[in-house]
Amino acid sequence: MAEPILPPTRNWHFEIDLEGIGWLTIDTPDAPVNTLSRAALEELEALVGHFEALARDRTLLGVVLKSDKPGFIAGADITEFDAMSDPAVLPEALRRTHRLFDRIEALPIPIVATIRGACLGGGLELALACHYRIAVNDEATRIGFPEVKLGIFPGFGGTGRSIRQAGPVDAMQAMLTGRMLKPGAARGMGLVDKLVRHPDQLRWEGRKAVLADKRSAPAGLGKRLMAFGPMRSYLAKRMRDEAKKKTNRLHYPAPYALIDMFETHGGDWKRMSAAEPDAFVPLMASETAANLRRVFFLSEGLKKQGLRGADKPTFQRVHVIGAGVMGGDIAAWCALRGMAVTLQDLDMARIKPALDRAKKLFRKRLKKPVAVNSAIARLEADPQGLGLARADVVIEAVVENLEIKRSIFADAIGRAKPDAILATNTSSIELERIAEGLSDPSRLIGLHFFNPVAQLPLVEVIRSQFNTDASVAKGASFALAIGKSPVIVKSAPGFLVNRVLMPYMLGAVNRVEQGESPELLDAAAVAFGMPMGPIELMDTVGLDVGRSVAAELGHDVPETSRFAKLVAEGKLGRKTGQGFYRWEDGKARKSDTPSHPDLPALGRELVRPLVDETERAVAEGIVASPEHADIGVIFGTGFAPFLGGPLKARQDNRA
Ligand code: 3H9
Repeated sequence: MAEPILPPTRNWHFEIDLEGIGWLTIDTPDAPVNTLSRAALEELEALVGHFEALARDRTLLGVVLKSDKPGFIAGADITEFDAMSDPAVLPEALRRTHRLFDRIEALPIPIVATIRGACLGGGLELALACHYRIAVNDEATRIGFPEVKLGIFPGFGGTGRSIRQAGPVDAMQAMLTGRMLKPGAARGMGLVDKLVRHPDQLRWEGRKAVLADKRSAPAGLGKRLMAFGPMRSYLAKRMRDEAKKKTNRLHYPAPYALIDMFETHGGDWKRMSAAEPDAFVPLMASETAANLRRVFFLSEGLKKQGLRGADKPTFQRVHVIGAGVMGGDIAAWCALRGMAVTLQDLDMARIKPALDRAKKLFRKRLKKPVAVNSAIARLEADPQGLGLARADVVIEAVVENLEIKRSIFADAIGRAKPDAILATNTSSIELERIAEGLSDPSRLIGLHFFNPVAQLPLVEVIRSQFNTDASVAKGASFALAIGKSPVIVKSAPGFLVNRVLMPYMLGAVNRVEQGESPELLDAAAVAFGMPMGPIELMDTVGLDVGRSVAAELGHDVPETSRFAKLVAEGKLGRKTGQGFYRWEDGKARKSDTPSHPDLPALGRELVRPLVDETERAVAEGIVASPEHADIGVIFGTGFAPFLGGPLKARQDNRA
């Protein structure tokens, strides 16, 4: 029998059992995940004071830190970050948490963190201040430092403590990528000490760890070597070179600031942690961090478009019609994400290449042979279309031909389950035109995926005038179920993403027609913050595809233009080895970029048509809100997340 020794606070509950083991439960009220809000940290301070006293008079043998929610702790409370960013308040707030975590670590009794679900950011930093960490080895448990994605780095002492436990190479890698680690990987690195199979075992193992006074060992000398002397400078240089390949210091300063801090202080974990607040404050107060927080909340908001609670549908079987690049890759993605998928095309010869590509994807993403084999088993070639009748979702991705699509859905609507989603991946035919011939046109929605499917997080859920809120919400639920971010878009030419991309790409193509250098234009767009320049993007998409989308959207491409000539000559870009650039091994061969006095300003000029078009799309009610437009364009085009989206950038006078 456990007795509550201290009255519960808003966020914590503490009791001591008859063996003298303290059970400290975090339960952030009214929230689906636990966070370390300022209040939660203050309450924890008071509790730690009690632990110190109880440890002194030996009433308390040790403490097991646990969560009764599905997740452990998702980090500091991001909703408080705007208010916390005040440089007059933040340094002391950080130092106070440092002192608190140091006191936890200095307790003479063992404090054991028992981890299930998300253990992220500040949650991991708290776990690292405990003496021993036990985690459930399941799919739900994820451990990591996602701070860089918010434009900051760990600020509660986690930079030093992770280096102490995992050594500098692994710890810095985890902090610089923000990757969520599986429990096995976290254990391998030394961030976790023990794994259990099931959440029910945490209590028993936590108790055992306290009774055995378990203490985690820091990383061994071999792992720590890279933190010393010239090795550290070498490692810092390597990490900086790596970072430069992915990000620009001006746009995303956090990784660089972390590397600088490591280079100066990384030989001594305590100094590294102590240096955090000074480097952290300017990052947290930056426009980049504020915009990345916005992107986080907008992306979270997209989850609300799906059906929730009791209405939340489950999806198990997907039937994809059309095994071309899009259909094949959609099928592969669904199988990767655990769905049983049947892939239909006219014959096996057409399906086989898609299955081969799928295997490559599974091997790359899943690695473990058992997981790869079960994904392969989940994806079935189905030339007869037998899977359609059993599917929860039917996705058509055949050639852009109205009659073919109509006949596919006329057949599907008679054979599919009455509650199955019927969706087309069309990017150019109005949804209403495909739907209008059907016995129930309200059943057809659009699910518009982007190429490459495995890399782009967005799915446009297309709504026709016949659809109900429930049918599009169900489509959004499906997108969420396969790990994609849905944006609901009204059926209109180009939907959202192609519509805003086209004037941007064509604007740049026009400048090339007038003699400007593709290399310069591309470099300018990247300097502005785009992931790829518009000419390289056109080559990547394919000039034939670009031209036909341009025509659908009413953009004129004169026959005499270089663009039209390249298409006529079959120089279609990356896929043919020649477009505006020559392509070798999947890379554009570029000449030296001509000099330009202000590349970002030129980039801004190039991006202007994209921003204008996004404004028009919002004005026409293509998406539900400007916020949905911002996040849709970021996820669909890679538009500079540090600017918070095209409309936010314009509002801030940055685009
Ligand atoms: C940090 O810790 C920095 C420190 O080092 C130093 C600080 C000074 N705060 O996504 P879900 C909300 S930085 C506030 O549906 P899931 C989320 O917005 C922090 N709110 O659940 C949503 O709200 P709503 C580092 C948060 O199961 C709700 O919780 N941590 C936070 O699909 C449910 O979320 C991160 O960056 C938070 N920390 O995924 C983790 N986390 O219902 C960010 C979540 O009103 N979080 N919410 O829309 C995640 O990645 C996912 O939410 C998580 C759960 C994987 C945890």
